[in-house]
Amino acid sequence: MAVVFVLNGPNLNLLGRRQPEIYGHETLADVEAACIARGGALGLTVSFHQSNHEGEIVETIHRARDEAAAIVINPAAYTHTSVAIMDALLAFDGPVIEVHLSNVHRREEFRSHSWVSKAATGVICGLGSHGYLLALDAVARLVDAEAG
Ligand code: CA2
Repeated sequence: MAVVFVLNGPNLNLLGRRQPEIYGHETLADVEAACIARGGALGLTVSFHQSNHEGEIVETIHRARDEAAAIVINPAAYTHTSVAIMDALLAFDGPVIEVHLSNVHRREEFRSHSWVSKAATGVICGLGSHGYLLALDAVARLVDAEAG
């Protein structure tokens, strides 16, 4: 089964515990369980990660070069600041799907710019945790297409 790394950036460990009006009531553990279930149904093995540290996210992306066929990433605040994460993703050969729980384009102006989008195959935002599952659907199609 193809392996997909699902990466989550800073503060997403607090999901479901603060600001539910923006980010929903589900915890990150709920999102992980849903991703593993959807991945299983699609023939994908989901490896789920969260880190509050930029360098650790970069190193996990480097590991994905050897271990994963695709990356789904919600870089959280690093979306808007991290050239390092963009560069690491540009060095990854497979599909990269960027996910945001909220519609970043309806919020503060600074959230409309994403460095990560410059390295993404596709971007999903504003659909809450369902966006992660849609990203896995897209990965399944893209990985199938690559396999020929
Ligand atoms: O909408 C998204 O998924 C974001 O990536 C979430 C980031 C934000 O900086 C991006 O602009 C959009 C923030 C993640 C923080 O998550 C929290 C969850 C619950 C409570 C506090 C923070």
